[in-house]
Amino acid sequence: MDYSFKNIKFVKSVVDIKDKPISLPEILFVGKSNVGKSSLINAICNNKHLAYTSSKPGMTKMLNYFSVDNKFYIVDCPGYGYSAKKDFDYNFYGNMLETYFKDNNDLKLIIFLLDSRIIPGENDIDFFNFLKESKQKFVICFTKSDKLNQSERARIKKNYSLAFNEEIKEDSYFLVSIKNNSSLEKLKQFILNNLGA
Ligand SMILES: Nc1nc2c(ncn2[C@@H]2O[C@H](COP(=O)(O)OP(=O)(O)OP(=O)(O)O)[C@@H](O)[C@H]2O)c(=O)[nH]1
Ligand SMILES: [Mg+2]
Repeated sequence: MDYSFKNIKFVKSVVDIKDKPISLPEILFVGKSNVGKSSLINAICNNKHLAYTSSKPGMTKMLNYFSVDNKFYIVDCPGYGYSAKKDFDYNFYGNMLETYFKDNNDLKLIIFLLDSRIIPGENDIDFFNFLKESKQKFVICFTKSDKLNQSERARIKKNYSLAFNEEIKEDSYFLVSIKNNSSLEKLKQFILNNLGA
């Protein structure tokens, strides 16, 4: 395929799906606050200044659309599970994302991020169930793999099955770090392969 991930532009921030930019395939990045959504987007786009990141949770506050090679959008999303903004969580995930999922034929793939060092929590489980019910295609992306020690690395799949009550299928997840290029390349390729579905 003829996409290069080279020509990447911020297009628009929206809170209401009715205001989204012209129709192109969309790849949505979701997950808990601080899991690394915006950083991962910057890393695969090779531009540290594209999406705002922060060491504190709650940085991203709207759906931010980035166009890639004028062919598709990467959409950065606010995180859930940041306790200081419970009302925000409720409104956003209860209303906005639901509408976004339901009425959005352009959504091709959801990248669902989980911190590779941590057992997924209640919010992750809720969101996982929401994703499954939505029938949208999603893939798990375990983040911050550079921070793993050996025993943490060995526990990733066990943590997953403890939380979600099912074994993780091989080829249904990625383990990534913004510092590991080959992990980023694999994710990029997967995104490109899923634009038409
Ligand atoms: N070591 C390491 N740190 C990472 C990685 N990815 C993200 N981080 C750090 O994690 C913190 C949170 O990153 P963000 O990208 O802002 O997280 P987010 O999921 O967009 O957070 P919200 O917008 O608040 O929902 C920042 O301090 C990043 O530098 C990674 O692969 N390795
Ligand atoms: Mg963010």
